[in-house]
Amino acid sequence: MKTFLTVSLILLMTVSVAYARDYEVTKKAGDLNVEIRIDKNPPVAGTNNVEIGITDASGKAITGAKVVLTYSMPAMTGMPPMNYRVDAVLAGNVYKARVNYSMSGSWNNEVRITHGGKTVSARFTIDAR
Ligand SMILES: [Cu+2]
Repeated sequence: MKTFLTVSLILLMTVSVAYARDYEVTKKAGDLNVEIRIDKNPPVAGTNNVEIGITDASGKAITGAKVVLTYSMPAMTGMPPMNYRVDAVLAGNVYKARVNYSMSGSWNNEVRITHGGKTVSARFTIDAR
């Protein structure tokens, strides 16, 4: 009985950690649904791995798009504005990119999706810790 309880507890903790791990944002870009998942929660100053899932209104994954992620911070006292851009690369059904928030604070992010001759975008803010 004690072993069963211990095993259950470990399983429960493992599952909780697995679910709590990623930082997630869901946005609309034109008619598309965009699911952004970051492997650090909260996202950190430094390297974060980003996965971007794109689906159409019927829920079908869009895999033939060009996906660009930009992230920026406006000028602050003693600090010039910062702008970065990275191409997200298709891996399976999602697009992957690595971002490097060069300092902690609030970053403006934009996912730009070109698909079927049209470009749409979604914006979101990340508070890097
Ligand atoms: Cu700054």
